[in-house]
Amino acid sequence: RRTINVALVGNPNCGKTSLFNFVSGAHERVGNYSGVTVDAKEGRAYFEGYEFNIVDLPGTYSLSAYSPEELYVRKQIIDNTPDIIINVIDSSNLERNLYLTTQLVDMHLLMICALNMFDEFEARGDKLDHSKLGQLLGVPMVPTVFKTGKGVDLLFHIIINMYEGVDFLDKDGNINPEVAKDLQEWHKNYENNHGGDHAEDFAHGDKPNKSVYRHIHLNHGKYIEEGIDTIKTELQNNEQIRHKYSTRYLAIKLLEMDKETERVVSGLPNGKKILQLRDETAEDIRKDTKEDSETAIMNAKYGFIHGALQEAGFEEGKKQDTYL
Ligand code: GDP
Ligand code: MG
Ligand code: K
Repeated sequence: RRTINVALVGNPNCGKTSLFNFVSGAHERVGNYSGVTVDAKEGRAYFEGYEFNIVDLPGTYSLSAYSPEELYVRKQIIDNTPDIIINVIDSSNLERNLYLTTQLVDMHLLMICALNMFDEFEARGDKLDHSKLGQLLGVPMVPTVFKTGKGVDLLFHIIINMYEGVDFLDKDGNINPEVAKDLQEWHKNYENNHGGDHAEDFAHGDKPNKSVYRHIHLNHGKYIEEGIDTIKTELQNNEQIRHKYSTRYLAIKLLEMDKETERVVSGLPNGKKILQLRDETAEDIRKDTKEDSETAIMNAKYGFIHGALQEAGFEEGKKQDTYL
């Protein structure tokens, strides 16, 4: 039997532990406040003949090195190399949740997004072409309700396909027709058995959306991208770094003045040179954008998210009633 290692990553309170409990039969405390999960919990689940090793990671808003949780999640992702990340998103708070998603995209991981709390999303009458959003981020998006388990089957079915699809992209980045056919069949059945709604989103008429599965480089704008390229090129001279990390991710972290990444890099034979290049490019970015590179990167990410949501037709419906 094949085992797939899965890590749950997301903001506090987005539903990670609810998913963990639902699929693993565990009874971890589900909280209405942050900080309930202080370290990783591991559980097992079985689906379509596969075994899943699932790690419920602490909630984080970002992957900077400012809090122990953030560092811990990063370390888990990099050192324990899960086969796939489930990025759980609270769809009532897309913009903030997608910030973490953009950072995960930088890490170049096999990843799927669960648009959780979709019951509340629908109840409010919010609108979003989540398939389009998935294409723009290069990550499949599945609407879910982890409180009841809605969408979990589809989520895991797609995970298996992604896991098995190591070579499901041809050299042009197009999805392998065999896999496409299987996904299409499965979605058709899913649609018939589940009343339709979610199945359509991945099956789009007669062909699944190829670009959904293509990894993207989130474009941070000309000046930042030039800086990233410069640092990345120097980073690539280190075999062991290339092997363990996405050098693009490390370059971004360095431009964010990330202390942990500086520590890793300073131990390299060309570490001094890399950090000097970083300082120079950060200064260029500051001159060009009038912002420090860390702020410039954050703004670029939020700008991207804003644009992607707009392009995906995101509209808020009625505001949720607040009861005190
Ligand atoms: P975590 O912090 O990410 O582990 O989030 P939890 O799993 O602890 O969930 C936080 C709260 O959201 C709990 O009260 C859950 O019952 C609730 N919750 C989780 N998923 C959903 C969902 O899809 N819809 C709704 N309405 N509530 C949910
Ligand atoms: Mg939790
Ligand atoms: K679907």
